[in-house]
Amino acid sequence: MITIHHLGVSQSDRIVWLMEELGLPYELKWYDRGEDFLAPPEYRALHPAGTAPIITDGDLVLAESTAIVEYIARRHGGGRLSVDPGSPDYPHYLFWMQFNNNLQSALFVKLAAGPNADPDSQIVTTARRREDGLYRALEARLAVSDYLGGPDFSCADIMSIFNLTSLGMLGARAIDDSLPATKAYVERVTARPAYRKAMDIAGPAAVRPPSTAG
Ligand SMILES: N[C@@H](CCC(=O)N[C@@H](CS)C(=O)NCC(=O)O)C(=O)O
Repeated sequence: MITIHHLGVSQSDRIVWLMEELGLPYELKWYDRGEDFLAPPEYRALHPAGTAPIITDGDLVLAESTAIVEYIARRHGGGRLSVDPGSPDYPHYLFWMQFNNNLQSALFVKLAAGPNADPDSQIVTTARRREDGLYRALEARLAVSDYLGGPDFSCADIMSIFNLTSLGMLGARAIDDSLPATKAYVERVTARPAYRKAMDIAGPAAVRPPSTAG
């Protein structure tokens, strides 16, 4: 059985969501962040990357949610929620599977530059252009497609929602009326029963049950 090593208030909640969507069994181990808000030593000991999510599946220890989500969908989900290479939507699926990391890279550059950075500096300009471009791409995609990976809900949506909901706490752009297709998409996807259940179990407001300590 897959064990999800969940770091409290983190994007590892998307793996719980994936398992609930697929109806697969899993064990949840919960780790609290340290006082520095980073992963604690016992979490970092699981995998050299030390970032959440991490799963274990038998002897396999896997980090990086893009890899984990595709691995579970293909190896354990019979390909459900993935998009087949023969589909016309496959290139879109691949692109949107990377949205999470691409947007977070731009956001972290902005955070590192700090609030007093020269807005015309090369690094701030680079981050702003990338971030603006990604939101424009998102809005354009959702104006023509109900879901990022095509007409059906897929892992690309599971990969992307954290950026449009929880990442706001780190200063990500609010999804408001300036992004109407994206706003409607977030409302549609976050209404899914599996999403609601997963957020109750492991979302930002969830409380660790004592039995899940990692
Ligand atoms: N690209 C990685 C990003 C993982 C990531 O940055 N996770 C954060 C939590 S949202 C983390 O591990 N933070 C704690 C730390 O860096 O110590 C993925 O999607 O798995």
